[in-house]
Amino acid sequence: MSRNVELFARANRSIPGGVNSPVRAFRSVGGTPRFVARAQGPYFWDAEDKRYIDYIGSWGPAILGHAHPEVVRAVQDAAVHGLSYGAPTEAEIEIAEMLIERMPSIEQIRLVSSGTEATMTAIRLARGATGRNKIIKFEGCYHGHADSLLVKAGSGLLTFGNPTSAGVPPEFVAHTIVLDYNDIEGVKAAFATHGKEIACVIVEPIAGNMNLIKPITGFLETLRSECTAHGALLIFDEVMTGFRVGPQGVQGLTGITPDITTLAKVIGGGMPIGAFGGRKDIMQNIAPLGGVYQAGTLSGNPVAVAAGITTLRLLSQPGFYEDLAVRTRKLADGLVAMARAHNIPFSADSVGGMFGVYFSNSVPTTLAEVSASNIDMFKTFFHAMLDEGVYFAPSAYEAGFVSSTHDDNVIQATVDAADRVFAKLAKG
Ligand code: KE4
Repeated sequence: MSRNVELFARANRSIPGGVNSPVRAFRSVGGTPRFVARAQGPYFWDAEDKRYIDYIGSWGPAILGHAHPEVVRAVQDAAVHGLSYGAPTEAEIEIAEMLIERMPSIEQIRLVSSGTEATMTAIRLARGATGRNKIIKFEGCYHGHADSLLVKAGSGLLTFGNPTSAGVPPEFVAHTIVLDYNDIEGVKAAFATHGKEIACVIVEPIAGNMNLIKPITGFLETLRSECTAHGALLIFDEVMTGFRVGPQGVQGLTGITPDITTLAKVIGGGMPIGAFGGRKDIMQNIAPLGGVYQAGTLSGNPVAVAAGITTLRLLSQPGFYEDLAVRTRKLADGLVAMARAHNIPFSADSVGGMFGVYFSNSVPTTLAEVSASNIDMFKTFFHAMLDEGVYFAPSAYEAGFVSSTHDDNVIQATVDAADRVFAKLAKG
């Protein structure tokens, strides 16, 4: 029996599904998850010491590659002075100032320990600040596992075909309006009907949890104008896109300014961290200043903050994002070229350091189009690439991530592997 199989059987005895987050379980693609033993740069080695080129990168945080020496050193230097204090530190001010400097829509920011905490609190803040209850989210977008957001959500829920979670009382989601991503008319109609009851719209400004789906022209602009017209708050959930698609997230790419932004993943460099921030007048509603309560034992954890500060500093190097976008686009274009050479219906897209692959002839702009792609062929592709030592997301509904350590040789090795895999797929 392989070591991964052995570990998975053992894990299933003590952990539900053998994993601490569902999408890791390979349930939608089948087979046995690879248990990571160590990682370095663009690679990880599994429990059988097999090396993989990693395009998950911890679902976004590993933008500098795994175990970047300066980030590891920052963690070590912080840890020797204590792991957590439950009291304020200067480093928390430093990372707050760095994030405010980099995200123009953020005037004040509060750190938490995950993306879920960030979005959960952003919703509560919007409701508290407006005195309204209804929220708008979009089918296929995933904002973490807070109750009122687990409705027609993306990521693992979509992957396993249960987009609305069990255990959430109908009353908890009675105020959640779910619309179709990129449905401009649907947004206008919802505001026409519920305008004054809507506390906020929460959106992945570039979606990454129903695979990579970009906003069509006018979609984000409509969210902004409708929120402004009706006194609702616009929340950009940039947990995945923040410092991933560019130095200022999607708001930097589009010039569209949300009222609240949520962040996580990259800003912690792989350590547990999240954040929500926005206009100062909105943030004044947060305890201890205002009536919207939020707290966290490990919020602003000194070791996580040290990793985040070093990561953000390294991301500020001139040309970092331009180079990352070129590498990622080279991967996407290379995969398409290989698929075309073997007449496989396939497309790919990228924004900054994130990408999507689709077994359809054109790049989808809606969840329905992703669902209509050849999911079965994706599963075959996933496992064949895994056999080639290339690790893509184990779901047709997830985006992929490139780091600054995925150099030309790594990208070319991936494209060459895809050539061999597409040739096999073409033979049927
Ligand atoms: P966390 O609570 O997992 O830190 O963040 C939740 C979250 C919020 N918003 C967006 C846009 C996100 O993408 C996420 C989490 N992303 C998934 C990847 N699809 C995390 C992977 C997992 O659930 O294991």
